[in-house]
Parts: sequence; structure tokens; C-alpha cells
Amino acid sequence: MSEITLGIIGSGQLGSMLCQAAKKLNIKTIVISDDAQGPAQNFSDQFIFSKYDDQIMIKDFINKVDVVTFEFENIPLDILKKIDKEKKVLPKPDINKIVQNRKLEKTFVNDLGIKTTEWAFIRSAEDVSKNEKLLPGILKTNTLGYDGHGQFVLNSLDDIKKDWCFTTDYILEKKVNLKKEISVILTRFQNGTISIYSPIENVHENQILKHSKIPAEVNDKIINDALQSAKKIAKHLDYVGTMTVEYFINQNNDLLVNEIAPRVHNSGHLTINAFNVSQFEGHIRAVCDLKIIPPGIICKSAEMINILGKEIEEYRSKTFREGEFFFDYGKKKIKDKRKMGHLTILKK
Ligand code: AIR
Repeated sequence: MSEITLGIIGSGQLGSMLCQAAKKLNIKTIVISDDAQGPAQNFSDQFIFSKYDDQIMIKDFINKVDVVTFEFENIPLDILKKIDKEKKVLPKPDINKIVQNRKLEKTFVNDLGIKTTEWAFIRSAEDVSKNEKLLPGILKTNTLGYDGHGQFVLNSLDDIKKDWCFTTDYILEKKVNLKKEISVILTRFQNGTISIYSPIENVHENQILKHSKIPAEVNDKIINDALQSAKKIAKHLDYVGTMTVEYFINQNNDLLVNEIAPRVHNSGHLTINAFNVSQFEGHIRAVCDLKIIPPGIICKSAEMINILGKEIEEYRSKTFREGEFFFDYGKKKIKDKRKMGHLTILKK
């Protein structure tokens, strides 16, 4: 039995799948979350329900764990830093400072010589007017927001005139003439070694991931560039753990970084069934400093379908064929567009 106790901040489906991977490796898990109903509590060895700024509960959590990770990135930075003073937080909290902030994230990526969408930092309607060349575009809150939360489509300057309140900072991104979306998932270990999965092809509906599949149908140059850029980003962040880079491919076949996720990723759920080592196991191995297992595919192709909102009800009564793997996240409340589960289909 391993002596390591891993603390996980957050209790959603990503936390559940991290706990399951940890169990396989005999790593004990303690999940802390401000969601009393978070599904990861069904898979962790211990669950602490607490606000993230509750000093006493956080102290209790720190005392019980050896190393800490997180399963969503919008955790207040000062809390991660405070925990990191006593027990190592991996990936390092400073990385979150960059990836929680679209302006810093895009600047970081561009400074590495890697392309993103064209963008500008926006604080007022005047800033939008000055950047009219980026329209039609998408105005995104500079911090916080995932799955399309905090995003607004601007087709022309007229869209901004309607008593828009600039109560927070935004970035404006020029809309991409999209051909495809792919993601690259890698795990970087404490000695700097990187294990990496081939690109995954993704389809979004209403800004929420709907399908992922491997192999991605893209040319070799795109595959190679996507893998190299993701590795470069991980290295320059001095990243430890599993990390994801989401890319757009436009009609000219330009590869543009959309976003960096400092965590395991929805598009990587198919790695649970399609590979000898999943993105979750890779993450646990990296943050707990265990042996590296290079990922190897164990099927010809794989597809993952996200199950959103009420769709879960019909899946719960379905029977599945060989090669189909249904995951019910066990969320108590069904909400429109909420990620409730997924189905992975393997072809041998
Ligand atoms: N998550 C984190 N970042 C993006 C996503 N999708 C996962 C995490 C988090 C959960 O979604 O596992 O805890 C939150 O899901 P919900 O449905 O409660 O919003």
C-alpha cells in the first residue's frame, strides 16, 4: 500500500475520475469542495465539505494530505498559494495566475512564438470601437468562465451600443473561420519528462463539447505542430501533471491555440478505455512522483459522446454493446446543458 495521501480541490466528475485512478494506484484521496453534493465524494476516501476560504477546514485538509492538486482552475489563487506554503500544490499555483487570465494566457502563448486567434484587451466600448477589425468577434470575460459562460458574440459595433456595462475586463477575439477543433493532452513529470497523446478531434455545440474522437482527421504537419507547441507550453510553464491545449484550425489550415486547461480534460475521457494509461492515471503518477507509463493506444479508433442535461435519463435505461462504456457522473440535479455523463465507443 502506498503511503501517499493526495488532496484534491473540487468534487465534480473530473475529481471522481481522478479518485478512481488514484484508487487503482493505492493512493488515498481526500477531496475538499464547497459543493455538498459533489459526485467525487462517492469515490474519495474522505470528503471535506467547506468553503475554500474557511481557514479551519483548509488547515484540517492540509494536515491530512501529502500533496495537493485541483480539478477545476477557478480556485482563488491566494488559497492555492497558502496551501502550497505547507503542502506542495501541483501544478504550481503560479501557472493558474496565467491560465485564469485570458490576457496573460494569450500573451504567454504569443511570446513563445505560438499563434492564437487575433485578440485585444477590452475595458470599454471605446476599446471595442478601436478594435473594429476584430469584428465579428467574441467578447469573453478576461477571468472566470468555462463552457461558454461569460461570452458574448459581437457581430458589429451596434451590438455594443445597447447600454452595455463594462463592469469587468474582457478580451475580444476575432471569430475564426473554423475548419476543425482539436486538443492535445500531455502529462509532464517532475523530472521534466513528457508523455503525450495524439491530437483528439472535438465538436462543440453551443460552446459545450459534444463529441471527441481519435484519431483526429488532420494532416501530419498539424499533428506535429500541435504536439510540439503543447510540449513547449508545458515546458515553459514548468508544468507538473496532466495539461490540455485546445486548438482551432482555420480554413487556411493555421493552427491557433484557443485555451490552455491546467488539468485533465473532457476531451480526454476516452483515454480511460482507449489507452493503457488514462489522462487521470498520468496526472496522479506525475503529481505523486510515481513511475511514468508512456500512453499506448489499445484500439483502432475511439469516440466519446458527452451526455448533457436530460439526455442522461434515456442513457440510464439503455443496454450497451461490447466496446461501449457508459459513465454516469451521479450528479443529483439534472440541469439544461449540464455535463451528466459520457459514452465512449471503441473500435478494435
Ligand atoms: N470541470 C472543470 N472545468 C471544466 C469542467 N467541465 C468539471 C469539474 C467540475 C465540474 O466540471 O469536474 O467540478 C463542475 O460541473 P457542474 O456540472 O457542477 O458545473
